[in-house]
Amino acid sequence: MKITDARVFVGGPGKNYVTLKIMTDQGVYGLGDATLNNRETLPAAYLRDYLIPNLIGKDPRNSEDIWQFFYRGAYFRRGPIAMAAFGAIDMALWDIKAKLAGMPLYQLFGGKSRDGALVYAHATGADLDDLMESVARYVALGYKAVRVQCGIPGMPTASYAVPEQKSAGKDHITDFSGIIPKTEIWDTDRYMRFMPGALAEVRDRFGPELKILHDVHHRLLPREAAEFAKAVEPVGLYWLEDPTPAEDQSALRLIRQHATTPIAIGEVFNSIWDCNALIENELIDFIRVAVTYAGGITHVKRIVDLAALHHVRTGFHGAPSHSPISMAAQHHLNAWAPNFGIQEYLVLGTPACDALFPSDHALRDGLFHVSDAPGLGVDFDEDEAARYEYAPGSHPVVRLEDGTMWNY
Ligand code: GCO
Ligand code: MG
Repeated sequence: MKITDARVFVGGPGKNYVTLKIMTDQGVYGLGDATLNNRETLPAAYLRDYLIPNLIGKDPRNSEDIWQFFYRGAYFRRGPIAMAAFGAIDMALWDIKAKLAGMPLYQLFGGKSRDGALVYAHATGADLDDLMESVARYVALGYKAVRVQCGIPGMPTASYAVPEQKSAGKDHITDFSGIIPKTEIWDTDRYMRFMPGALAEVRDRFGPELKILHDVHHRLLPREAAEFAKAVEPVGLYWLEDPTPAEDQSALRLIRQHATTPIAIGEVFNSIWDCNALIENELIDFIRVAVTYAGGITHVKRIVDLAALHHVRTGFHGAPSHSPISMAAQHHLNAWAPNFGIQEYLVLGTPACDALFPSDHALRDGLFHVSDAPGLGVDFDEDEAARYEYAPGSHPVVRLEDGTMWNY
């Protein structure tokens, strides 16, 4: 069996999804997602210029050897661009393998460990009242877990994932459009004074059952993060995410020494070497890698298995920048993983997105039910894809009030 061709498509409704389609001489094809948010053309170029020419003629069933060929062959290893490109190839090869087997992908990992996988949605508000309405809406929809972000009184601009104006009952998705980034202003003191109390109010209002998550988005210094994690202990958070930038992994030890709040980290990691020390030293509770940015199913499954040895559960990244293809890869891992925790899941289900990526995967009552179709269970409509063009975007940048650059 041989790979005969592979093509890359960039575009989608409101997002520049990077979709890889690998064709074989047996008519079976596989799909992969290489969408690196706001830098989408880079993995697309890596695929087109270097990786696809090396794929043609290879046996698509040898997904491990193909992964090793690209990873070891690159010489300059790791990094989000390369790992997203390898990841897309890897997903497509697993899709082909499972289609050849006539099985949904999770069967190749060891079958299902659960009927439905817990997901969390994003509630957010310009202020606390607005946030409460947003949480109430998700609870009414059946979500059992909600991430909460809130505008901070006195903060000169909205912060990460928070709308400028009251959200008026609508979902808020960060607008990344334009090549010149917007600027957010950040003040740690205001955040530290306000946010623990806001989280406590959400707990009081919604009771003990709701799983409450919060994302600091890398904004605190290690000591501040330890203070914050301790201050929110009575809230009983499901997790506190990215309390500090994770390049300095010793910061996680400081947080652990002071608080029992569960810590989730890893959405910016792209290799097992970014998280093995955190996992082996049991300094985190959830690993947040994404199948897209971390080298596909082959590599992420290794991370999941390592994490299982150390009581670390999965909480894969599921921002709207991931296409339904990599989300499907994660849903199959979630159906299987003995150490599954939760999945971030923003309902992309617009008619335009469903038309581009048809599938039978379904969310019911806050649980995700993976499709039993062979392979990843997602298709890709090339006629629909032809309607979309690449539109560059940027993450906002963050500055302190005096102009100093900070972490988005
Ligand atoms: C999350 C993330 C995202 C990132 C985004 C950057 O937890 O979902 O923090 O919102 O900001 O993926 O591209
Ligand atoms: Mg995050």
